[in-house]
Amino acid sequence: MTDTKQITEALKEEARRAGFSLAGVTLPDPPDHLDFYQDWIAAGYHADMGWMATERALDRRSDPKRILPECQSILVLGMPYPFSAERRGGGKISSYAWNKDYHDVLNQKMKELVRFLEDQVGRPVSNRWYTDTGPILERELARRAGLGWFGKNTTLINPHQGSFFFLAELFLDIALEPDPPFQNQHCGSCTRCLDACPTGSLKAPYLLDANLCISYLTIEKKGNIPKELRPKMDQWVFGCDICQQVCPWNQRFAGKEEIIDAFQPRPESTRIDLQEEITLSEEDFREKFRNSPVKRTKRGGYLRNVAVALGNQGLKRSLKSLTAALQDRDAAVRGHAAWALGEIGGELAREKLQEALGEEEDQRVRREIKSALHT
Ligand code: B12
Ligand code: SF4
Ligand code: SF4
Repeated sequence: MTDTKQITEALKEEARRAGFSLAGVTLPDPPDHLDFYQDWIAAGYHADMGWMATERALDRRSDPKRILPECQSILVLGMPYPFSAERRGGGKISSYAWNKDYHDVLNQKMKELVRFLEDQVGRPVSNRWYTDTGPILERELARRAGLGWFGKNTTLINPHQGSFFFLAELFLDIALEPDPPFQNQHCGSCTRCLDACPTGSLKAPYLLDANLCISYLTIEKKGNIPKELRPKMDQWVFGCDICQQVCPWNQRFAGKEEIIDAFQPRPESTRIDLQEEITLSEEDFREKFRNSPVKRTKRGGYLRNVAVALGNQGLKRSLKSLTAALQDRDAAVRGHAAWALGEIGGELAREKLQEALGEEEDQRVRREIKSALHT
């Protein structure tokens, strides 16, 4: 096959067969909003994600051809995952992480798409693919490929599917037919996402401060979570979906596309018993989240989040498991368990905190215990 239009259609059709509900093509031109990205970094909104601010990272984002000089087109894809509508109590994992790790699943699918393309054109195709894995502006490319607009919550929203989809991009040394960029902006006067964000992370429309975002705090942040933010995290133990859940475009359209098996909800991820989670051993954690994005936090980060959620739940019946967590080998887990006991309060909690203070050697954990005793 040599006709550009035919190849483009065949490739998009193959992508749809693989489970991508969105597919569009853009050219490898420099991004329109690089200045926005640079200002965002300069303001420190990337928090501790230092990899976003290196010279190499900035340089590569400035021009897709820095990644693949022979690139002629970029195929941008969207793969739907479940719409998490429920906001009930209990530990909550963001719905993108309810099953398999999308990096693994989508990488495999893109590899297969390249093979398909090579068969169609009868020659090796020079390529790079990304899904959250590289120094590129994925939402920018998606808007240019016609997939949707930047919502005020900063997610890319499609007018027929909402925003509960992953993005993935294939850089190719082959000419494909480009799609018209998405021109309109359909947020209008709505501000539901800004009003609903519990931490004020959406400082203004289109502007997210990662330092405050629950998604960042539960997934990317190492060590201690700032104390003033903990009560606002409710029971989110991995990621946060609130600014997408409240979006009318999701309430109307998300969840209607077919979702591949790899992203179907697993009961272990949708019904989280916090009492049980805080007792997970290293082996239990590894087994439970073997192929899941949750493994990114490692056991220590996850149990730290669970401790915060238990503190926010504030139930006396958590005293036993939190007291046991004061002996955890991970300092962040011990420190956040102390905070949670302080939130629950009462004589027994104070007694256990006093005992722990007698034995604790880590200075940061000691400070957490002392502060919990004063709440
Ligand atoms: C760092 C990062 C985060 C950070 C920072 C998020 C952020 N909003 O910047 C944290 C850890 C907080 C995070 C959280 C989440 N993330 Co994230 N994240 C990324 C990552 C790696 C880089 C994003 C980035 O560069 N941010 C910096 C800002 C400045 O860039 P930007 O958001 O792309 O914004 C561009 C445009 O919005 C435009 N722009 C900005 N303002 C304006 C204003 C106007 C008027 C216009 C026209 C344009 C415009 O300029 C920017 C530069 O092009 C991308 C993958 C990638 N490489 O792109 C995934 C990615 C954005 N994340 C994704 C997901 C799924 C999430 C979560 C939903 C996960 C969860 N449930 O917890 C949350 C959503 C939180 C939110 N409201 O954004 C998806 C988004 C899919 C989609 N439909 O939009 C991506 C694309 C990963 C993927 N391949 O699927 N994430
Ligand atoms: S993911 Fe949660 S904390 Fe982050 S901006 Fe959205 S609502 Fe706010
Ligand atoms: S909630 Fe409203 S303002 Fe926020 S992204 Fe959705 S439509 Fe836009």
